[in-house]
Amino acid sequence: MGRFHRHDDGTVHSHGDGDGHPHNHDHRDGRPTSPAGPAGGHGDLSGYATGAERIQVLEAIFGENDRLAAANRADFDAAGVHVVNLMSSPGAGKTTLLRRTLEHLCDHLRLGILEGDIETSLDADRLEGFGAAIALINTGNGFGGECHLDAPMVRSALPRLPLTDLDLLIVENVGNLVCPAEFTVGEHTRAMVYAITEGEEKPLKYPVMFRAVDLVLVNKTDLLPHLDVDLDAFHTNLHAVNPDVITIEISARTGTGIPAWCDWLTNRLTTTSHVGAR
Ligand SMILES: Nc1nc2c(ncn2[C@@H]2O[C@H](COP(=O)(O)OP(=O)(O)OP(=O)(O)O)[C@@H](O)[C@H]2O)c(=O)[nH]1
Ligand SMILES: [Mg+2]
Repeated sequence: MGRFHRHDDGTVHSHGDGDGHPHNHDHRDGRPTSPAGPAGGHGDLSGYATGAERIQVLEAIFGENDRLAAANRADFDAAGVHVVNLMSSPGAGKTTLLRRTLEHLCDHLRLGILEGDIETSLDADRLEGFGAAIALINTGNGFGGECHLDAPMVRSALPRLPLTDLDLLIVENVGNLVCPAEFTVGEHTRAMVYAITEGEEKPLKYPVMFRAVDLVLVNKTDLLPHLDVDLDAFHTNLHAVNPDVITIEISARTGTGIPAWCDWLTNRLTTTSHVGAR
């Protein structure tokens, strides 16, 4: 199956490069415009005979997901809760960072976490006990084991969160460096954790997520003395694909940079909560 992008006029075009994933990028600025449908956007459409039929199906899927992302956003705004979509490769440190975040912010803010994983409640369990409301989505449980969260999945979990009692809801997306960035869930803000162990060239090789976010948290800086990664080259590569992005260097392990991240979050919340971040 071909590769799909959505253009400025809303049409979906197949690039036909055969990776089996219907990706959708807004070509104006590279930010994702539309997530996938109820069963996710990576379903097998090989049974559809022609490219035109596949494109019709994908347009229907994207349209449905746009509708549900807008419904999610309307619910978030009505409840007065600011929503951050936190993404990264597997193991970059999202859950470790969230534990630190809860330690710092739970005394000041009413926090919720929507934890996304393909399988297990391991990460959700790690976030218990700080006073935050936690809801878990396993994409392997009724969502085809998808490699990302999408708007319908998030919508299905909203009844399990006390939205009107929250100031801030952080969605820990499924660990994956590409797919989550292609599916908006109705969030106000997008952030990603990048671990320096991943190498300085990743923004160039996998630009979709780096381009889609407002903030990159550069994590695992405690390991710098042991690595030959070129951090200056990483920043150059990152700004080549996203000139406006903000970066904060952190170590979720030692706590370095966590106050700066929490200040950024708190500021984001007060400046964008009811008007939307983008
Ligand atoms: N040295 C070091 N290790 C870290 C840091 N942050 C996280 N880790 C380790 O990296 C591993 C993965 O961390 P997680 O927080 O589970 O990463 P994640 O992004 O939530 O992983 P997934 O949810 O599976 O995608 C764990 O062994 C953490 O202890 C850091 O700042 N420094
Ligand atoms: Mg995690």
